[in-house]
Amino acid sequence: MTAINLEQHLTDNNCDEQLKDLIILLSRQAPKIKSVFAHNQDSAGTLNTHGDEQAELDKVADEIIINALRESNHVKTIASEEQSDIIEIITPYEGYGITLDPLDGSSLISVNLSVGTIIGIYPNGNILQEGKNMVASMYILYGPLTILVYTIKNGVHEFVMDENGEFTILRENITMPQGNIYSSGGLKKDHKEKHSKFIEKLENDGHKLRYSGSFVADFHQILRYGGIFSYPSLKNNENGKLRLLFEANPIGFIAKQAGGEISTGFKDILDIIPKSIEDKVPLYVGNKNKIKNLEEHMKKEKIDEKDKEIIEENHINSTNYEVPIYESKQ
Ligand code: AHM
Ligand code: MG
Repeated sequence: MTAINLEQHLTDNNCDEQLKDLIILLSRQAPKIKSVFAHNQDSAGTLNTHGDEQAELDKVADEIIINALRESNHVKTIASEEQSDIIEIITPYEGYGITLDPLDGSSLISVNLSVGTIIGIYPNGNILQEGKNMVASMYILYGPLTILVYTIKNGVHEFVMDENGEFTILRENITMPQGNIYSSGGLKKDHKEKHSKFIEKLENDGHKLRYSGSFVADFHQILRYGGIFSYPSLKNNENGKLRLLFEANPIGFIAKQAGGEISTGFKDILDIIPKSIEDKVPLYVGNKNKIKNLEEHMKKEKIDEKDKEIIEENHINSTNYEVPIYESKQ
């Protein structure tokens, strides 16, 4: 029996035709990106708008995907981590809004560790809305295998790329187990006390550290083995490092479809209304119970006034946020 391919899977899951075309189009960029890895190993010598050093491959992957999306009739707006502005496309249709991290974890290209493409798909060409409104999200992970993980709110499914660039099913309806892996980004000296204490609890509970420096690869491990990934608020960087639109939302959408959760430590990240494409957010993603424990821990721990202001500021636009009641320690 031949393995089911991506197109068939989308059809079997009653995917809207335009969305199906778009996901197939995006999947077809994966072999093109993979094929240029060997010849684009250097730094591009430029910085993106977030101040990150760009790799040659960041730029090449960005160009490949944006060019493909421009040819699609189904896309109205594109925001890419490698572009300073939202790209508007004239289309006769309503068109989707796309967020794109063309090559997440690109500092690992030159050491041959796994990196990936992260994509969020929004309705009505509007990417500046809550992540929970997405119609689909997906990532492509370039490792020993090239795999594609997607959801159209129909559970989470994983496909593997063959030698012809075709994706066939590897795992269907993935659910995130409890697990015992943890990842904690940022320098330890910059971690705030509440975060450090949470990590200490995880370690004392028998959790094992696994952190590569590629969010998409680190998350994929959490998706399959369970546990919790974090890139927290830092003493010198209140909103951490990861970007709401390009990294947090698409991964969070997949995590939730797999039965996991994503949180700032205080609330669901997918409830945040973005203010700009550059927004960053403190991020915890993983097993539902662990995220619940984390949020309880954050509420219980003493919090200083500065933190409280930041938390309230972060949620000023949120629809259903309740300011937590902080217990003071004697
Ligand atoms: P990038 O999209 O420019 O590659 O940056 C994001 C990456 C994430 O993949 C990863 O979780 C994080 O940066 C690693 O940062 P650090 O080097 O501070 O550990
Ligand atoms: Mg990234």
